[in-house]
Amino acid sequence: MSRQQHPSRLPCGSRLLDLSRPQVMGILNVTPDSFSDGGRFTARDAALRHAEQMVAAGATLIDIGGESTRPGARSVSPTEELERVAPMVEVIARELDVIISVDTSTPAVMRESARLGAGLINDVRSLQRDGALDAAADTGLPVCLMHMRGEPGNMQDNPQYPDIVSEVREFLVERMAACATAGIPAERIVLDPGFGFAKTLEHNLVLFRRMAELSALGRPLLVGVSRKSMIGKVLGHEVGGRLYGSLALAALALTKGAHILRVHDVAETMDVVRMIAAVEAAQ
Ligand code: 9MG
Repeated sequence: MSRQQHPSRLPCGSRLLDLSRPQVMGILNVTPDSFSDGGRFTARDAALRHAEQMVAAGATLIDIGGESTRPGARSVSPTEELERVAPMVEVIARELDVIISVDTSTPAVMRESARLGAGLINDVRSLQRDGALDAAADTGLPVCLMHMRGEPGNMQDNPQYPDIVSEVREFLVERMAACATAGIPAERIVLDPGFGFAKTLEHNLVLFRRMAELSALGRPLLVGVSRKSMIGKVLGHEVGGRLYGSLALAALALTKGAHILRVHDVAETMDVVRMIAAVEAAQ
């Protein structure tokens, strides 16, 4: 199903997300180091400024995460996560005209973020934590379901699949069914292949090449590859040198039907989006 064939608007709390054209989601991590003792106000202020810049550059969503999902990352307590995320949701909801996405698997964070004005739940664990399905259903918000096996701490321990695309498709179909049972209708779901999560480089490349097959599930696709190690492995660049690789994959993802790009470099990605739109609009 192409971008144009999807329902064009996704209600996200008090805002509507226009899915008839590509959307850019800016990444805002509020992980431990940024909120160390004594620096709380400054760190939050800096995060707000960063969000502000991403919105000015064209981001229509800001994804706020308080628990790192990098390979090997340690998990944090729900209280700690809530203390990091809630103040950011509150201040961004008050200050900026943007849809707030919360990158969380924690039911209490979902509920409180929704109360404070979040518009989307982005759960890399696809609502598999205890209580997450009910919490997400109760918020009434749309949910991004992402493919991952295991946990960030162990997901890269020799992942193997007979066919990565079938694996991802079947996983997402199963999670959509679980959502339906919990009262989250398909219309509220966004799907994500989960690049870099429990996948080898080969898995990521094949999945990317065949991404359009996931559009057949009939839901909008969110793609997150910005600065990821699949780019580092192909190009041999450290994280700071992965911008051009990220932009190449952003362009390719759009031609393969992605609806939402989750990125660090919003202004640069917007150039890609605008350039493709200009070509596609030409008669
Ligand atoms: C939180 N997070 C990190 N990478 C991600 C990705 O690829 N997709 C989604 N939905 N969330 C991600």
